[in-house]
Amino acid sequence: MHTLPSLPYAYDALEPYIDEETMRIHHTKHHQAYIDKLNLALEKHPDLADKSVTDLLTDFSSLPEDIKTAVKNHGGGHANHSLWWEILSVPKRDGNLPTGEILEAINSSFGSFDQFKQDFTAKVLAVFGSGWAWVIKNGDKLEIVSMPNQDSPLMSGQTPIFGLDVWEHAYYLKYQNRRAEYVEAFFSLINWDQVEINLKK
Ligand code: MN3
Repeated sequence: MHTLPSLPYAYDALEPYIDEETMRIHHTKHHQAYIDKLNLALEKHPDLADKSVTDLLTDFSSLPEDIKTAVKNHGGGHANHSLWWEILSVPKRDGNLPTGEILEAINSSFGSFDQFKQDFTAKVLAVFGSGWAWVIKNGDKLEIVSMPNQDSPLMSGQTPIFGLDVWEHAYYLKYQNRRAEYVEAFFSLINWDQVEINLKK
């Protein structure tokens, strides 16, 4: 059985950038629903019961046909949100900029952090409908990609380092149609220490 991971901070810890109500609904309702529906779908396949959601998505092409849509939508939702909570952190007083290896990777892939932020923001603003913008590892470079719905980069053999949930449920209560403000807020919350850990995996 897949279970809801607890948040590494309180529901109100990301205020004022992401409000408490959004965090609470997002975690206890949306993420929980992906897990419930994934578990329900897996009931028919006891042989897959011990597989992690990462393994299910990585081995997507070998899954039985009747379960692929459920794993893609709900397994993807579970994996994406599990990563998402971890790459957010309590806002720091003195700004939030990457350092060390992750900064080097950003500089060598995009030229500068400012250029990266500009490219990432443009990618987020271009997401049509529900989806995510991801930063993935491609060899020793980083790349920005967007994916629809809950499609996980793991399904196509890509390693997500971090990403932004661009479903309206992630920001609409506070930001409504002001998606650019939501992206700006996200940059105050990125847990660069965790992103560096993901980079080294
Ligand atoms: Mn979401």
